Amino acid sequence: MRYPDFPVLITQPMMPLIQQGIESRFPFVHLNEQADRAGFLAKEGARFKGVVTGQGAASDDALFAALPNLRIVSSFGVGYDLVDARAAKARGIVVTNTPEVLTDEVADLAMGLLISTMRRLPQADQHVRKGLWLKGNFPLSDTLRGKTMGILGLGRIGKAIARRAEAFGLKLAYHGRSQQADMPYPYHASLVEMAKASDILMIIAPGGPSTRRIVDRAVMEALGPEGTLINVARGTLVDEPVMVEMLQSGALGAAGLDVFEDEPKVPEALFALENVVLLPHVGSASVHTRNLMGQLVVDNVIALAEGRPPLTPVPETPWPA
Ligand code: A2R
Repeated sequence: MRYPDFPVLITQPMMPLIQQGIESRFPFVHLNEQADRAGFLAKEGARFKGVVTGQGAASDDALFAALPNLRIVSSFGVGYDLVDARAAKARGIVVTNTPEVLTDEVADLAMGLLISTMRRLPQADQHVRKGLWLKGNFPLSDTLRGKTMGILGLGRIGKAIARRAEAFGLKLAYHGRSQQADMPYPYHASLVEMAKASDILMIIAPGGPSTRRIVDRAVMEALGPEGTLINVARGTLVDEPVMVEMLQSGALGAAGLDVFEDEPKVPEALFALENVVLLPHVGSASVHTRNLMGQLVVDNVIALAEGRPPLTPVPETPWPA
């Protein structure tokens, strides 16, 4: 099917499955290819009914104001902290994301990163590759045995991590804005108190203003020199300069980081540290899962174009409105 009456604005380069899915069905324009973005929007903005976007470009109220007939912002990824969903709601625009289809993939990666960090798998791999094993055994590592993991954000992904962590024999606790019924794990209303009671802090809550740098010096001091911080959410949740300083001094034991405040720029001070494992934001990045996410981005736009409800509206823009 083609939808000639539903032009779509693509705000950033997207994966081929999305670009082909949109370009083969909808009139489209790549906003990032416009030399005069403001001039283009002023002249052509009223045409567009859909926006397709991701973590590379902000969709704010100024953009929505330039697109008076916009119906949907279809965003790639479960986190949509760069989309101003409240502003969208005020203008009657639905925002969609790609939840659920990535939950298990991110949870797998979180556990892999945790084990890599505590058992120092990348460093052990280097020990073999560099021929150091011939000179001596790899030093003994930290362990998951007997440890407690505090989860910041016991949502869909947080719960999938918790299920895996239980199988690994970890004790669990969680922090969020409210206690959840039917959850067997201890709830901490205070993040600092949870960090004090935990050996591992697993961060998997959304980014955005409400969580900006909530993992601050006090939280990391509570986790302490024997503690391990794992972040598979957004870099903005952690006070990154303080974290780097504390990892350098040993005031914080170790960190496994899949996300950073100013990606793809990573503080270079981390490169020299032995007590960190660094990943390039690959939580959901398998071919299988990224294809499911990409298809959901396309299917949400198709749903609106066909007059059907969006498949995965975010909570700020419920459907029906
Ligand atoms: O606060 P609650 O009880 O609604 O729990 C949610 C928690 N959360 C927060 N925790 C502390 N302070 C906050 N300001 C705050 N806001 C939200 O994060 C909930 O347990 C969790 C989010 O869960 P879901 O909405 O189910 O998201 P999902 O699919 O697990 O993905 C989490 C994040 C994404 O936003 C991406 O940034 C990242 O994973 O890849």
